[in-house]
Amino acid sequence: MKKAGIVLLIGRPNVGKSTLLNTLVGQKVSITSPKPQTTRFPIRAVFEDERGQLIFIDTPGIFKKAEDVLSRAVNRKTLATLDEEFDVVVYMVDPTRARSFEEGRVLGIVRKLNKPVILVFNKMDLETKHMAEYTFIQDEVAATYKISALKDKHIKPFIEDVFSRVNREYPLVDMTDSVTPALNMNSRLFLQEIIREKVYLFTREEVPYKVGVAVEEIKERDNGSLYIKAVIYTVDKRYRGMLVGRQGKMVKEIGMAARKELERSTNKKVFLDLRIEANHHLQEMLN
Ligand SMILES: Nc1nc2c(ncn2[C@@H]2O[C@H](COP(=O)(O)OP(=O)(O)OP(=O)(O)O)[C@@H](O)[C@H]2O)c(=O)[nH]1
Ligand SMILES: [Mg+2]
Repeated sequence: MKKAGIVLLIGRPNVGKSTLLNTLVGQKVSITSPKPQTTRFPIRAVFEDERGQLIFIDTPGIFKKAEDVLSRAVNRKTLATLDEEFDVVVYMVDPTRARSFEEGRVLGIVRKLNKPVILVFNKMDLETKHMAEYTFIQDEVAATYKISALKDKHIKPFIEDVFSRVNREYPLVDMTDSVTPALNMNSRLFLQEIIREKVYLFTREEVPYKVGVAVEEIKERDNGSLYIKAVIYTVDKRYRGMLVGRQGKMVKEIGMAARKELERSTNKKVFLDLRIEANHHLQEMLN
């Protein structure tokens, strides 16, 4: 008989939580980047096969010290998720990077969750020089798996284990009419996230953390193409300048990469009307 369950994905920033979610559900539902704190709110998506249904909650990585408004808000959202319902915890670790106080903070949180914990060592396709620093965690958890979320390697036994630990009635959500496995993401939000991902990919230092994206208009034209009007907000003029770039080069690059991806995912020709605006009140409302 089919069954279902809710799985919490938790770990430091940049360990590959969102990459795993995308690999599992077979399409991009959560943006990823080499920079920490890419995910800014928990993203829920459904994995479904003949065994049943698993709702995965991809949380933003927990920062050691959340000093700025954005990091504080993001950490708060992750911590609030811990009060919600879930059956299994997937604690993801990146053994290519040294353990730090930040890991200690995540481990402290994981220890208090009264649910079975599956430890997942990710990025096993790379040289995992710091593995020895993390192996002690194996003694505290229900099971350990070594995977590559990016290369889709060794994920089967891990998922089998997750299914063995859940027991909710199937289905948890009716997905028959859903076009996407994502549960808390509409098309506007998805467009905003894709644009924000490109900001993370192309800009440097603190710029990504000073940016929010708003899609103001989505229009399907008669010829089947898609017109999207969006604005990248940033906290002040200095960042605005960096986002525009020399002779508008940066915004052009961000726009082009976003447009290409949107064309691929919608199978439509996309016109992306993108502008940059400085807004002093932004820090409080970054998405
Ligand atoms: N080589 C390799 N890279 C990976 C793997 N998984 C993720 N990455 C890369 O690691 C970086 C971070 O991945 P994300 O999925 O954004 O990490 P995250 O844990 O969601 O990060 P936050 O949202 O910031 O908490 C990206 O550049 C990914 O491509 C993997 O298995 N192998
Ligand atoms: Mg993420």
